[in-house]
Order: sequence, then structure tokens, then C-alpha cells
Amino acid sequence: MTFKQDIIDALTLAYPQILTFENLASELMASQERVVKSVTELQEQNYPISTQGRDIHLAYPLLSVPAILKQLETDFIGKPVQLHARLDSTNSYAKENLTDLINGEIILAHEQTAGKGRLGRNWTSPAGASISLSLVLKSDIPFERIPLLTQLTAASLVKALDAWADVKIKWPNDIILNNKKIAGVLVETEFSGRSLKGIVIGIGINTNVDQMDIPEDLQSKATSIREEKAGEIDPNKLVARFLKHFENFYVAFLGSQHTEPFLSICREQSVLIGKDYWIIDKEQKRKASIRTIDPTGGLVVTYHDTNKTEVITSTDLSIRGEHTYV
Ligand code: BT5
Repeated sequence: MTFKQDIIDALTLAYPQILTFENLASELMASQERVVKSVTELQEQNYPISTQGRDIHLAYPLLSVPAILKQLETDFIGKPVQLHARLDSTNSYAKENLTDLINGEIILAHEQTAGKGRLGRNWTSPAGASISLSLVLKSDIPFERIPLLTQLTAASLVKALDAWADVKIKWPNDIILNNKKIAGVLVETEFSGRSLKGIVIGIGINTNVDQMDIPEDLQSKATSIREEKAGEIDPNKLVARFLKHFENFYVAFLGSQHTEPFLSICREQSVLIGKDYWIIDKEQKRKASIRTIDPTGGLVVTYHDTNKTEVITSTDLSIRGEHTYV
């Protein structure tokens, strides 16, 4: 991918300017034939590159390490950045290579062929149009506090995305725009015997995905930021913003153990709080009124059948409206 990624980097850094094949070839110190061949291959793989005669430009910016680094203001989160053309899953890659990865390192991919959600579900990540990111953490976090990282990540995404849209959170891990899902979070842990080897925080974001590229069965509940805001967004700016907000919350959390800075955002932006939903797990389906998110990150609900108020901590369940997703 390196030469193709060099082309993507040059086009992304130039965006929205239109370049010529001559410009690109001389910038990359390559022959025009080589550039044309690689661009054609990228187009065949559905990257949004438009060409007309000698002109070449992107429909929207693509992930690019130099473009992220230009905007990155963190101390250790997002350092270093790895970008892959295609992986089965950035989370699986991070877990498999955990020993060689350092605290704060991120793995990005233009495309995933077997992206994962929770409970063995699939996550679709169309080439070039979505962000697939895994962040590696190697700190000593007590096991019972790890679920809070999902909330910390969701709050960081809200803050990062506020440059484009007022997004909401559907506890525990869905990011919602106009009642449809635009992003999801999957936190995984890797143990070596009884000791924690590392935590992998996976984030999938539908940045510039075309509604047509969303699978048929997800059409009613999934969308992209570009579709809802009717304009393309720069994934590199979004990644840099997310990493900065994550670092701020995370450093404060490790230092003070305070959860309020990010949980207050999760409450304010919750689509669930104050409404009634069906809580569905393997065994049963119960109606409940959603009250709040408690300081441990659990969802406080009052079940209608027993009138008892309980805190849900397991995320191995689904929360659904009467006939709707949100
Ligand atoms: C999630 O799971 O929402 C977590 C998604 C995490 C994906 C990232 S991408 C980088 C990293 N590497 C990975 O392999 N994974 C992480 P869950 O709450 O279980 O939601 C999964 C459900 O969301 C699916 O069953 C579909 O209904 C729906 N879905 C799948 N792809 C989607 C998409 N692109 N946009 C919106 N909804 C989607």
C-alpha cells in the first residue's frame, strides 16, 4: 500500500485543491504511468478519487498519517499511528500484536473485512468512507472500572463530533445522529494468565459513507455524518480531535478516578434517559423506565413489572423502543 498511501496522503493534504497527474508524479518522484496505474487500482477498490483528463482530486479527504499528525495535540494518545489499507479487524490486529504495541498507539484501517461489534455481531466499514480505529492502553486499571472506558470513549466522541453535529449516546456504546447510529464502540481486554496485558478500544465511525453502501438490513437504523449533514467531513481532523478529548478525560480519570467529567456528558446526551424502553437479554424482555447513569457507568432503570429500580451493568443486552431502534 505504501505508494498508494503516498498518493492518498498527497491528495488529502492538497484537498480540496485539484492536482494533475504531472504534479503528483513529480511530488512522489515517480513516473506518470506508475501513478495512473495505482490511481486506477484505488478507484477499482472504491476509493473516492475523481479523474478528468489530467486532473485528479478526492471527493472527500481520506485517512492519512501526515494529515493526522499535523493536527494532533496529544502527549501520548495516538502516538504512534499505524494506518493499514485493509485489515480483517483493527481490534483483532491490535490484540494479536499487543506485545509489540505501546500505550497510546493507534491502529487505523481504510477498510475492514471482518469488523466486529459486541456479542459476535458484524460491523461494516466501507473502504475509505469510514473510520476504523483501535486504541491500545496499557495501564493498570482495576477490572471493575474497565466498562467506564466505553462511557469515556463515547463522551470523547461527542466532544470530537461537536465540530459537525450534536450527536447523542445510546448507552452503552452507540453514537446516534438523527435517531440513527453513526458510530459504535467496542472495548476488549487481553489477559496473560491473570494479569491484564492491555485494553483495546475499538471505534467505528460512518464518516463519509453513502447511504447506498449501508447494507439493506441496516438502512432504517444506520447512517453517516455526511448523509445527515449533507457534506463531507475530514476524518483526520475528527481522529485528531477525538484523541485529544480522549487524552484529557483519560488522564484526569487515571489521576483522580473522577467519572463526572465524562459521565455528565453521557447523561446530557443520552437518548434513553427519561423514556421507556424494552431491555432484552438472552432470557427475557422487560419494559423499563430509564432514570440515569450512575457514577460507576451503570444504567439505572425502574422495571415496570416489579416497580423495582436496578442498575444495569452488563452490556450484553439490547435496548429497544416499542417499534424503533432509538
Ligand atoms: C458496536 O457493536 O457498535 C461496536 C462497533 C465497533 C466497531 C469498531 S471498528 C474498529 C474496531 N475493530 C473492530 O473489529 N471493531 C471495532 P454493537 O453495539 O454490537 O453493534 C453492532 C450492530 O450495529 C450490528 O449488529 C448492526 O446491527 C449494526 N451495524 C453494523 N455495522 C454498522 C455500521 N457501519 N453503522 C451502523 N450500524 C452498524
